[in-house]
Amino acid sequence: MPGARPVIDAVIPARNEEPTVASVVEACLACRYVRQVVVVDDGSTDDTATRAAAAGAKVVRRGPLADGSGGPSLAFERSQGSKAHAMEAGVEASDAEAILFVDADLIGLTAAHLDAICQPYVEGRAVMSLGTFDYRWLNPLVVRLPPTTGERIVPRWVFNAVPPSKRDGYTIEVMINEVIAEGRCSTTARVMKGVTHRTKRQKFGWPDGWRRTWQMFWDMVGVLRTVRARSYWFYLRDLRVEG
Ligand SMILES: Nc1nc2c(ncn2[C@@H]2O[C@H](COP(=O)(O)OP(=O)(O)OP(=O)(O)O)[C@@H](O)[C@H]2O)c(=O)[nH]1
Ligand SMILES: [Mg+2]
Repeated sequence: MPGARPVIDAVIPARNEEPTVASVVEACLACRYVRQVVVVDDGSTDDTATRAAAAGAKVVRRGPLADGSGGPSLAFERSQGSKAHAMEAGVEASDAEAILFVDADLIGLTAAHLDAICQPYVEGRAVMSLGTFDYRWLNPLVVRLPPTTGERIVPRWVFNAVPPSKRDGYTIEVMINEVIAEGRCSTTARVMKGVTHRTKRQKFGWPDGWRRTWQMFWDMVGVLRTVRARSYWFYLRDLRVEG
């Protein structure tokens, strides 16, 4: 139907995000464009699933840890799946035309931030629209780097175009960028003023938090080497920074 709004569901990958998941779900539910909120929890040993459900999310649990077995070690967690696999399960649990991905560990997120991310997509000005953290004077640079932010809306075909073999861990965002760039699709980016998150150092302390941060960084460096340089050129060419 011409002029009809696209159906958008929010998908939130969450592992052990008990302190923040409820407020993130509430912000998503209050976003004027979001129909339903899907939280994918695989491996949480805390109250993430209960809090997400109480806040109004549909909760999908995956992996053996759903029965409470196992432990919080990095090796064990990596064997259970990853952020990418959680996002995949969330997309599968939804039949929406577009998916708004949101991390579960955000602090200061409001519906207005999410409205602003969704708007360019809804109005047909962008195929991918994303929000980045506020790095103040560094923002003009940060919003033009290859985006790794977890807050973004894409049509479901974009996620589905990432080959299953490339849906792994924290590198999934790089793979989504690749689909957007190689499809010559436009992107809008804007800074989410006042939004931060609990970092791995805050979640896991020292040295585990740093180890996890470095692991993520190296995974990312490894995958960036496989991405064509021209993708970044196409991405930048079709990028509009808003706000
Ligand atoms: N379900 C699920 N969620 C995950 C998994 N790994 C990460 N997540 C979630 O994905 C989101 C982003 O993960 P983070 O570890 O915060 O990654 P990040 O924000 O890029 O990294 P930092 O800057 O180090 O905090 C959070 O909501 C996590 O709970 C996983 O294996 N399964
Ligand atoms: Mg985070």
